[in-house]
Amino acid sequence: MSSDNNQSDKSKLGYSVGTTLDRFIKSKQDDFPFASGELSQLLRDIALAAKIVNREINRAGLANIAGAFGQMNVQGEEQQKLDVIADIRFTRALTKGGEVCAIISEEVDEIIDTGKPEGKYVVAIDPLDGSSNIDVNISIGTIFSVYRRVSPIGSAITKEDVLQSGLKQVAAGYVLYGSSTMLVYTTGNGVNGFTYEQSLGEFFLSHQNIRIPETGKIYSINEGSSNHFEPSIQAYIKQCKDKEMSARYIGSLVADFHRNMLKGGIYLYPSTKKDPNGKLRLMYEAQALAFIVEQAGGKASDGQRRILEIEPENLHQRVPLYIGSKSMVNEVEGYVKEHSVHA
Ligand code: AHM
Ligand code: MG
Repeated sequence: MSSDNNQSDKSKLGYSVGTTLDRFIKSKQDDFPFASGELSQLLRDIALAAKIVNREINRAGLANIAGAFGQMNVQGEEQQKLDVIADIRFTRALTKGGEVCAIISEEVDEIIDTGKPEGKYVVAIDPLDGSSNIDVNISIGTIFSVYRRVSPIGSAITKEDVLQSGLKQVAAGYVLYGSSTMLVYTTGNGVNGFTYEQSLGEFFLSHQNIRIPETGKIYSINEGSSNHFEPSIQAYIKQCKDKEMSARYIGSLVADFHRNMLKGGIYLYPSTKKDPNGKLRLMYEAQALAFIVEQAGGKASDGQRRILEIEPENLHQRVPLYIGSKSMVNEVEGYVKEHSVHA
């Protein structure tokens, strides 16, 4: 066989497996000349916890860790065993790293002081979102936001360190445990997605510089509650039907959001008569996804305000959320405005 043939055969055999998350994070760190590497380490800590949680989720049916834990969280919602496991894993990874001085978690009432006052960063996290889907083998996710603390390094944690508007995020991301497991994140320079290669135990860059389509054909909302929605949202849904758009609702925010990011669409969780601020939490659900969607060219609103500009008042506050393709979110805002004028 000629050496030319050998060459082409070799290149077919040794196909590139691509860029690992670690290498990508490192290459981005070099873009910031004064970066000390702590944010990079923090992102790596999150990725490690995500791998462990991914393993637990995959074996949940076998390891007796599916089902209810037997306690309520601060929201009065029943905790699943995997909610608790994910909370432990992420809290431990973020605490051990030493870059994080405080954590707020959907599963814990108060601010978690990591006992690392030298840590520069604060993390807000929903360790396992989509609890109702855990037991039925449907996609679930993790959502996180990273802030720089405002009090001096080394001092005690204050409420101001954690109650920061979404504009102050230095990084945000989500992990989707789905038909494949993905980690998607931004540090304010676009959005990149990484797919987990189980056999190698690594995340690889698979979705570079994600851009959400300007508009789309998908609307995602729990229509079972529509009798309780404001007339503006009922009118918006009616026009989605008139336009014969597709309804797609998994009931896991990360999964619904991710699909809409790639295909174009809108996710809505409006206020209802029962829950005037909707269901979703500002600090560890809405703000992170708002940062990501804006970085991808989309929009996030509570109907009137940009999510990122809302000043949080408490750790677990809720907010109505309209998020996705920019022109679709603009349209919803138009309906809200029109109805408030005529109210
Ligand atoms: P959780 O944090 O308790 O899992 O609740 C958040 C979830 C979202 O993932 C999902 O979009 C929404 O709640 C579904 O709520 P509903 O069942 O009211 O449609
Ligand atoms: Mg949640």
